[in-house]
Amino acid sequence: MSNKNYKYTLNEGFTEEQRNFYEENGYIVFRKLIPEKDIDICHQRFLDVCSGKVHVPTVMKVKKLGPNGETRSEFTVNKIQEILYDEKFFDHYAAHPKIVEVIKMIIGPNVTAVHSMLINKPPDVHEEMSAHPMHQDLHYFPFRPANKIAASWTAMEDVTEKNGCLFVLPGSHKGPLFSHDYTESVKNKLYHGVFGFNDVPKVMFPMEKGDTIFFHPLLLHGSGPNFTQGFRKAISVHYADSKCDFINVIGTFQEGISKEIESVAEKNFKLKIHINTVWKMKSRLICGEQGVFQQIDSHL
Ligand SMILES: O=C(O)CCC(=O)C(=O)O
Repeated sequence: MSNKNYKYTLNEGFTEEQRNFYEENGYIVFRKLIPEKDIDICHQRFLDVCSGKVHVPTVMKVKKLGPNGETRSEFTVNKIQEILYDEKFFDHYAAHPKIVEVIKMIIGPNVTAVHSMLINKPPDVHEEMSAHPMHQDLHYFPFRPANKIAASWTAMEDVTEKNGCLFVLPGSHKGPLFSHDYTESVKNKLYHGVFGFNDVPKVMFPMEKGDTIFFHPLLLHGSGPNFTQGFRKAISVHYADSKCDFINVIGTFQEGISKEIESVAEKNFKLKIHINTVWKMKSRLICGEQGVFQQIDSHL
């Protein structure tokens, strides 16, 4: 390993080439990282959430029936969140040793999973409910430092440009956090985007089942609509160094989104709580020492 000053990665578990790639581009892809059997268990768990057999705190629906008036929830649920406290999702994804190994190379040994979701793009759903505009995940997070936060995102079936694969803007993790808001084309609750990047060339990421991308929270990314008759599912968790600190978002670009998240929490969970408490309640320690996210008694 060279003596280069690394800024975005911590430990020397990566090869030099992998580490340099993440430092330069703000992401790295591992093909077939998650075995099919783990993905199949998560897939079945998603269907069990859809059918009401299993409960997770947040189930978001597209307000439209599936093709031919299809009412089965797999056709109408577009996202489930806070899946971390479900032991199947925890064991077979969020705390999966293959994921945790890479995350520790990026953010270090004290790992808290702070955000967890399974994103479903059902067939035949209008663009405004199915695409995800270009955005930076840090927009949502009132904690820092940004370099101690990283996402994993795993394709649960083959994802292509036609069914809404991810796209990214390589190197954008080196820039600032931009202002975000609702865009013209996407109307889903909390799906904010940045402005002025429509004409910038993006890198599209077709992926196969089990392929996993890890990325920095300032990396500009999004995903297209699903134009096919099949599903497009992905599972994703954000991890932070447990020793991160909360920031005061008042007066920053993040004040508006923080208020919006507080009001969603109030509506969904009948809880009037501060944004920092919302994030603590969404989190779960994965390994290493506890920190700021664990200063709380309950979770969502
Ligand atoms: O899975 C997708 O379509 C995009 C997810 C994403 O970028 C996000 O939720 O931040």
